[in-house]
Amino acid sequence: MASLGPAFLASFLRAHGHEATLARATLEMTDGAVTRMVREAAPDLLGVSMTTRQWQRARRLVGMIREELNVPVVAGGLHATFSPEAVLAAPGFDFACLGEGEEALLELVETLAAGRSAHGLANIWVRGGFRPVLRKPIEPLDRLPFAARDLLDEPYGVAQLSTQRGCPFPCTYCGARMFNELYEGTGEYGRRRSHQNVLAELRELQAAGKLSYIIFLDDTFTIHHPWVKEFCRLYKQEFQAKFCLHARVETVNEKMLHMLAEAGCDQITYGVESGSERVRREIMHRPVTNERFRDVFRWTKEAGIRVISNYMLGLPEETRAELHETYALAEELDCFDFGFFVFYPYPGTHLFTTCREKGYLPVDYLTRPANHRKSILTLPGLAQSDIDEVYEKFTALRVRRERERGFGADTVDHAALVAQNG
Ligand code: B12
Ligand code: SF4
Repeated sequence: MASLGPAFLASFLRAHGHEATLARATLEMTDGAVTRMVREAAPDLLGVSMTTRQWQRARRLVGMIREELNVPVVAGGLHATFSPEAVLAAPGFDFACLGEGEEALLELVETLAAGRSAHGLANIWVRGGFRPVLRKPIEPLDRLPFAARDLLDEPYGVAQLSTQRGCPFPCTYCGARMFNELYEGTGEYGRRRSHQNVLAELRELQAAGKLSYIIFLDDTFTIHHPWVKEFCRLYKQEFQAKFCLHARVETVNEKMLHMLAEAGCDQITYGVESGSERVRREIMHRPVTNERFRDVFRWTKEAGIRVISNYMLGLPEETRAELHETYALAEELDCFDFGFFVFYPYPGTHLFTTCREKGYLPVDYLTRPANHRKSILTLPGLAQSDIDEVYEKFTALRVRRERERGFGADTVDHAALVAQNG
């Protein structure tokens, strides 16, 4: 999948006369190969983009790289934004960038190139310094150059696009929405590109023969109905490529789903997260009924759009019976495909704070892998075996459904499989 953050940063730096490239540390690469790749690129500044899940590897790799190369290192992305103290405490990291990176990174590059101190730059926390102030969110987003596509891994003309930043919903488990809280008092974080700006990027891709399918990576594509309506109208006049997106069931209706289908939308991913209305309402702050999922999934299928859904298992204060309700709802909803993840409390989120305050989170959590298979928490009402039991039922259901659909090498829809991994 694409690393859009670094691709946005690179195009911004290039637009201001600097050179930037992306070294992708893929899972198959050994530490030695990554170090070699960085050495060969011979950077003046090394930027590391990371989510919490990537933190442990990033920390190890940066430590190794710094033993060989005397290059300043700046970390950015979700983990650096919400765990900056831990990042700066690790050997090899000189700076942590909090929040949006384009303007901050440019200023850092130019400050270092001029041999000046980076203390006092907005968004940039210097090792040993004080927490920085944040600059205002970039407005309008159209001001940003298009992401540097040459750095993205997009085979088969499957383009990954971001049309907005920020999500207004208050989900307690979500890292994305925490940007809104981070920027509170600084400026409105929720912004969207204009239709013309998005269409211009698509035109470029189409002209280069690189547009066979679009994955919209926006957190919730369907937030603003008038924007979506106009987008559908304009898109279908010019483009044939099908596309997929993420939505929340509260943000769509039958009419919109038909409009999206007509424009070319062939797949929507919805977060169901739990089968228990109590868990959604009280723990996740998502007061939506199971009936709404039934209705929206039916409308989506009737419009000719595939439905993908996601579920979470093992939330704090969830009971064993509620875990089973989640499985039962997943079985009933019968989607084209679904993902299921053991809950992990991401730093910065409300549920992270709950888990820490209630003693569910081990103190050394940052030295343990952040995965979605085994719970990192010690929960009073739920044992790991309870979670395992339901996880295994989910696994069996998925295998059964794939067999029923006759998934085989010649029937696999590659784009759908790629998209579902989000
Ligand atoms: C697209 C996406 C994916 C894609 C690609 C991920 C990727 N590497 O980009 C795929 C599908 C692979 C994916 C997978 C997963 N994802 Co995801 N994903 C997203 C999503 C929806 C958009 C990311 C994006 O492109 N944003 C647009 C760009 C422009 O923003 P950005 O990346 O934040 O970058 C900006 C700044 O952070 C900063 N910045 C970033 N890097 C750097 C580096 C430097 C040096 C500097 C200075 C600045 C800087 O500047 C950038 C430009 O302003 C986000 C939600 C979100 N809104 O962020 C979740 C999100 C990042 N994903 C998340 C999760 C949990 C996952 C999964 C674990 C899901 C799962 N259960 O399997 C996996 C594992 C991913 C992994 N390897 O760590 C969480 C991460 C929470 C956390 N603290 O780590 C998020 C926030 C979703 C959420 N609701 O909580 N994901
Ligand atoms: S709707 Fe999705 S992206 Fe928005 S806050 Fe909730 S989980 Fe996060």
